Amino acid sequence: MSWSRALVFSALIAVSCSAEDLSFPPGFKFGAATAAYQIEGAWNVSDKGENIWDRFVHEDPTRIRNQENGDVACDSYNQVERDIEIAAELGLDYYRFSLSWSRILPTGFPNKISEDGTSYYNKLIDGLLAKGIQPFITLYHWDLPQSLQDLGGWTNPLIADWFSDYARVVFTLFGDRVKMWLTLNEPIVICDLSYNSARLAPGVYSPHVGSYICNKNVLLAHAKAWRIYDEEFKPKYHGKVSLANQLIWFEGKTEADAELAELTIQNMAGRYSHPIYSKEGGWPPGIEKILEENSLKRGFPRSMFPSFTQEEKEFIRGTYDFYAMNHYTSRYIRPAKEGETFRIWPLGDAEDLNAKIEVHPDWPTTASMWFFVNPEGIRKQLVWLKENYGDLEFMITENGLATFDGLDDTNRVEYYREYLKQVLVAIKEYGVNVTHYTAWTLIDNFEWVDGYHSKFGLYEIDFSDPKRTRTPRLSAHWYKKVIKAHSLDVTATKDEL
Ligand code: GBH
Repeated sequence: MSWSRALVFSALIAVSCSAEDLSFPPGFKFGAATAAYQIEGAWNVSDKGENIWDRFVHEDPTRIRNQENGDVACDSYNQVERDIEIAAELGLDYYRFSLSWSRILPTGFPNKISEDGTSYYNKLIDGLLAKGIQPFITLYHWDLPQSLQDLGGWTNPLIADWFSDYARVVFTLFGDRVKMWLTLNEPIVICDLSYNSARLAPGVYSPHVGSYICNKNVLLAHAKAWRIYDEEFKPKYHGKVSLANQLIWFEGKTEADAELAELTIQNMAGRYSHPIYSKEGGWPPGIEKILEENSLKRGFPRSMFPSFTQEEKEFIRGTYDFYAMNHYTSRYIRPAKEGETFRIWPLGDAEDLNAKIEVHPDWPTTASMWFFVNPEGIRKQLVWLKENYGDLEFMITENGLATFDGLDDTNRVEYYREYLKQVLVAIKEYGVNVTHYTAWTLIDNFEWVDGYHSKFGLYEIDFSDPKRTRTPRLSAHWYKKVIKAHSLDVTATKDEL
């Protein structure tokens, strides 16, 4: 080889080596997710019991943008075949959906199991399996039976028994066919956001009291359900169980705020992860003391943040088969200035840390007020989790963009591509064992207090059409190709619409 040819040759090698490898590891799985209240509708069919979202939207319709509600939603109760078909069109490896507790147990308790509810979920599970799609079930995505709310809901310590009784029923009914489980979706929303703001069901305002009590109870409920599966079902069914935490990535506004950022992550991710995933168990270091001091400052005679007994600590520690993360967005944090007031999370602040939350002016805004785009956040969060809790199996159980109407959602394709690229960097450069990626969401749906205003769907739904017709967006075409190619090295064009 001539000298000049050798030069050209080595330059070519350099180019091909530095070209990004956009393929996913063998065995990596792709899915999409939904939640019962957001899609099913049929809120009062058959013997279904009322749940806290039914009550919340009916009791005072102005709580929801445009006074919308989930009475019909996507009508998925009646359109289960179409939903399965969509999952198959996309070529999903799995479909993550949640069960409506009060559809299965109309009283909230296992004294009565609904045949109608059972057969609805059997249809969905069997239909998915027939197409080679694994069902991935969330037991609880925020729709508590109203009967249990009337008894105090997540602030009553008996909820650990109520929830685990429900879990046992579900594992018994569906465990022969379902191998992937999440107990709770985003306990930080169930506890912190709900009780500190009353903006979500059950609409109970109990800041820094209800939220703290709930925090401990959700962990005990999760642990109890996990142990029931582990002891009674895992030996014959060999499935995996965890819970899905919502993690916002935090960084200090200036370098001096790095320690505060770490404390913020411990106070948010950590309060719902450390007791389960850390080697030592219990609350994250430093948090109990801060929250006790805050309780005293607020005039309480003792800490309103409950401690764990040694036995409880051991009971909760290690109750996982993988780490499940929902991730959308990032924030900056800085110490509050003298006299500054605090807003409520997530648009708000970290009042317990006397800190203010901000966003970077360069992060693009979205159709949701709380949502700013920062793809690197997902990578940094994954690396943080591995550093803190060890070399676990990680699953991304939600990620996706809020947009407004329209089939041409080029910005959603961009969002998915950039966030997935960062997931690949976490895997390939930082050795994080991420095995599953779940797009939120399969079809446009009821976006809680935002009603039907902001859209997250790979498929668009026409909510003015009684048939709730589902149409693939550009992002659906793109995601389908990613799944097929097992790589981000694909393009989808508007001609496909
Ligand atoms: C997830 O929550 C949920 O699991 C899913 O059901 C939801 O559809 C999806 O993300 C998209 O939002 O109006 O200021 O009170 C993500 C966390 C919790 C962020 C609720 C927005 C309401 C903010 N979300 N929160 S606010």
